[in-house]
Amino acid sequence: MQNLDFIDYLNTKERDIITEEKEELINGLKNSNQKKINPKYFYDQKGSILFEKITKSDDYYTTKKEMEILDQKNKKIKKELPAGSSIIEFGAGSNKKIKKLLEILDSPSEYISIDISKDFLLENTKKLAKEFPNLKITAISADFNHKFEFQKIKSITKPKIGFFPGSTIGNFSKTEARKTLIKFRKNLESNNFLVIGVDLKKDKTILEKAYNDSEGITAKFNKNILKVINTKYGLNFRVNDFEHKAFYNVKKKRIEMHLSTKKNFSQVLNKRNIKFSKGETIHTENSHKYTKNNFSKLARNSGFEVVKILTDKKNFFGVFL
Ligand code: AVJ
Repeated sequence: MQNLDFIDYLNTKERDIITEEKEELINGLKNSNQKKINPKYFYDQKGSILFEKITKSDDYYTTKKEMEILDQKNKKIKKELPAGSSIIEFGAGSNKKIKKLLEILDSPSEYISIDISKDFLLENTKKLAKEFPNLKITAISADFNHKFEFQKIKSITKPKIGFFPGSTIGNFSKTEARKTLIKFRKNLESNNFLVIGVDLKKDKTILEKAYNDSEGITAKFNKNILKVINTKYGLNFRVNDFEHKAFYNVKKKRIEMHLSTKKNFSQVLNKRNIKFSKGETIHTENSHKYTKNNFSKLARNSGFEVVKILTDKKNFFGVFL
């Protein structure tokens, strides 16, 4: 496809990053206070497909609300954003949202898609390249937790619009979220735009239902992380030894996902026996929820000016420009 380029940073990952990642994982699982696994391990091919299914489930409202905003507020979005822009999406996932944005914008000049799930990324950018034959597309497989600066982005002279939908910003703690926004700002540089999706604070029951969907897809998505680390690091966690847990931590204003052990067992990690006692959990994800005010404050403290906040009718979700 002549309008699609592919840059692979994952394969050229330096040896020390791979070792560092393994150590990070092992330390997280050895952590006596709270065992944990980085949520980036959710997104192997299977995990990305399971997440797509979650977005279609009745209980998980975020994607539907974000699409509603992109649909119904398209004129307001178009009015604020420059014509002929380069769009850079961090953590792309499926094409649903970017297609909407590309249709809203005035003659976007190119699309750069960055994602850690290489196969999923290539599959989606190939589809997009067919649907938008005149749009220059670059797929970059990278883990933007590790790789900050992308020459490809820095070299762009046209107006740049960063795109970070889906409230993935919610996965980060407040400090990490600020660091991530500052990374985006470094890549986007002054007087350019960021379009970011943020899940807003709301009633606890609605939130907990969204992460304990009645079809049990989120439970499968959560448990799949064990299969990913088993494959990646040669471990042998047994998925059936765990059950899915997701609850809203009022104090920390976040949904927490955990895997709770159903029995006592031990797992060998780096030649060391790690004990798991019945009922103990592995913390797999946080999804922080924001008010419009406290996310605007975070954005301002990260070097951004809030141009516009667009929400759905129920104020469940916000798209911040
Ligand atoms: C993709 C990180 C935004 O936190 O809501 C969905 C992932 N986890 N159901 C979220 C997720 C459980 C999702 N993000």
